[in-house]
Amino acid sequence: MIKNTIRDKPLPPGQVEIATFPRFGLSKFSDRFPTETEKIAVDIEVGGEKVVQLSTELRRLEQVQQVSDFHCVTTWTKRNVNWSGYPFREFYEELVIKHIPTNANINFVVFRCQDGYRVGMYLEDLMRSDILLADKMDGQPLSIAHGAPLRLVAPPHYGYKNAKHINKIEFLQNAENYQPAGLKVMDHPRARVELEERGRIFPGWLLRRLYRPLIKSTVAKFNRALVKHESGIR
Ligand SMILES: Nc1nc2c(c(=O)[nH]1)N[C@H]1C(S)=C(S)[C@@H](COP(=O)(O)O)O[C@H]1N2
Ligand SMILES: [Mo]
Repeated sequence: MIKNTIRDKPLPPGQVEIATFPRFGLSKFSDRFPTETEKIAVDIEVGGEKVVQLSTELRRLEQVQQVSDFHCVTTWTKRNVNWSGYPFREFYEELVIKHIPTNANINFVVFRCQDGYRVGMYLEDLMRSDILLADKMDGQPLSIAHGAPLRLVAPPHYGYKNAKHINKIEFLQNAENYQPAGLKVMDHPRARVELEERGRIFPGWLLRRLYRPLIKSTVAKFNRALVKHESGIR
């Protein structure tokens, strides 16, 4: 088991630490929940679609335990979250590359999620050792609140790149046809926290002020929906 600990950095610009780690996201996804627990699809442009079994193929990769901070674009930060999972890079090299035709030039990755959420990242940004496909938090299988069965953990990038409930990963030659789940202006192609790349057009300092007042009601909405969902499935 590899251990990564990334800590004791000052908070990035515009972020405020909070004590709890809320279930969060785009409001329209608050009442949509995952049902699939065993498979994800890997879809390669010009290479076709494969299924990856989580319990056999993915869990055979080298496991990483990582403690890292989680930064939502709306300005809340939860420090020292304890994840465990598999480096995205390892997943790519062990389970994906062999299916990519040699003449293809893959450079963009889109994550599609069981709740309908969708977000894209450059392949290059996914190659760092702290970018994980995580299946555990605090040593337990991921909860529905935090992304079961599998989510991306990308600490250098805002929370909205950290796709939960992944059910398909698309490997594309360019981002031309990519549509994020939210408004395109809200989705910076890289969304690096250190550089305050909160969105595409408006500056970070402005988006801070627009987003911050939405935190409380969004947390409440996501929490209500989860309580309702859990009372229904019990
Ligand atoms: N499937 C899915 N993934 C998602 C979202 C979502 O609504 N659906 N929201 C994103 C946003 S904006 C944030 S801040 C984080 C929140 O993760 P958490 O619920 O574990 O706190 O998930 C990200 N990934
Ligand atoms: Mo977020």
